[in-house]
Amino acid sequence: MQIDRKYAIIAGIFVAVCVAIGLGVKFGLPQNATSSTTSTTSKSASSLSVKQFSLVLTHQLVNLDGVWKWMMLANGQLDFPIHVVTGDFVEVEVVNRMNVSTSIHWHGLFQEDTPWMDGAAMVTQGLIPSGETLVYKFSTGNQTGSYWWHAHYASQYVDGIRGPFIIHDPQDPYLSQYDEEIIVTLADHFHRSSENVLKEYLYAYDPAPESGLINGRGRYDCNYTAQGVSCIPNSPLTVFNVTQGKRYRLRIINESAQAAFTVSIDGHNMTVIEQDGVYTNPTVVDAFPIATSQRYSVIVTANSAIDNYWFRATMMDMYSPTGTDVQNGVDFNVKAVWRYNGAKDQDPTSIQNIRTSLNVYTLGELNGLTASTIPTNYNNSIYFSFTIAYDPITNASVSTVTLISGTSNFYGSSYQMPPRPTLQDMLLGNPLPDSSNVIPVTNGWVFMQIRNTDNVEHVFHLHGHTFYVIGVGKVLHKLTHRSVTKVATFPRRDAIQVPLCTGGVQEGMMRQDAYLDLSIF
Ligand SMILES: [Cu+2]
Repeated sequence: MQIDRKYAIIAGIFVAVCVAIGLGVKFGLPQNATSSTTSTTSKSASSLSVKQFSLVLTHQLVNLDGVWKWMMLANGQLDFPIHVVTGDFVEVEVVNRMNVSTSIHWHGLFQEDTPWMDGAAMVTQGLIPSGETLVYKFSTGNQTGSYWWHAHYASQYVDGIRGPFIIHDPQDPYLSQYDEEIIVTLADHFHRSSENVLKEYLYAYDPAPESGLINGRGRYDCNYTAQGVSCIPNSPLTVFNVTQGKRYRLRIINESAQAAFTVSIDGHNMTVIEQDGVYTNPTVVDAFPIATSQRYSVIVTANSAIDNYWFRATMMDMYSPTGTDVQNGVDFNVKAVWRYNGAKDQDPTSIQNIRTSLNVYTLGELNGLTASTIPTNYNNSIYFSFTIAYDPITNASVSTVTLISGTSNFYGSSYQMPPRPTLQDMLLGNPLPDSSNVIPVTNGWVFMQIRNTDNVEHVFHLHGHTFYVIGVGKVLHKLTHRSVTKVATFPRRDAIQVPLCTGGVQEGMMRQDAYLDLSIF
């Protein structure tokens, strides 16, 4: 059967819709469960080749912040890292030794020739049953930068099935500007299972985590633990050991279910050079916000006095909408230690001083499209809005999506997982279930406008593509093509926060690059 590049686009859009619908609006959490010290790695390997990895998934009892939790881990640890080089062909054997089914998604990877390897359960593939193994095979193409892999079935990644996926770039334009690399993962951590967290989200309120993790380490206040629950006080924090004078490329990945963070290091500024696998104009800031599933690379020069400094990932409070504080013991001031070699083995006493913070809507792509080079005519236009609404049938709050696209109109669809993968149904020409929305697009540019009509910020992520962020603002009852941001070059990325408030609007545009014939046997 012949298919073309269109199907990848369609699958991409469909998945984006799923993401907006609740399952994916929740994006999940951590790292190395065995060591409180994170070591640095050398910059890049080389050679074009097939790289093979194995992810053996098991249930494990771990203690990340003082309290024990049954988690789902790969190879016995949180954040098992996958390192490859641009152009590598990748084979990952996923061995499911858990008592539940699963699937694995490679967040940010285009899967240009292999959309069925994207890993979205019941969208691009069926489930990997308990006891079974699936080998994912795909090319990294010409992609570079910081990505992550995670379970894409139910809310499993929140319970631990996740990790960095780094594509090292021998042609990195910033290669001469740093000496070493450090991976930093951020996550919200829940003592209860993600299944219960999801129920709270659907049936009650935005569920607050018990702690935040940096590279899999957090510190829970044991005074808040319930009677009979064991808790180890002063759980060790992650320590970044650095050498004075050295320049570090930090790859920061937000693996949270829902949490957004503001990242800063006391006594240091940072130069942003990458967002979601796309090189950016070098931008010096004291702090930057990072929404769930996003990635940034920053260069930090260890040029302060030999001492200990707080590395901060301050969790944005989206859990106390009425102004009352969350009472579960969570500390929104998530921290790690940035320790110079030669400094004492003790907690920092440094203070935060943020003068400049990153504007994510204007962080342009390095050598990217400008106002005069970005197209203003589109081959396709897609408008949709999403909100959280009460569903009388399931008695739950569901994310609903309204699509207004050409002649197709879907109003208030909430997502039900279909009995067969949507990609399969599409290729076989089967009728699709009501909530499986497929938007046909033609070759060329696609304009999308995404409206957040909910009262909290949501993240929009597109599988298989990056998009240009060309406008952000608030518009009511008006669907127009507009470019509202003033930028040197437009941002390009695969996940973006759509601002809260009724009428928050995110405009994005993506490009379908080439026509491609594929065969399925
Ligand atoms: Cu993704």
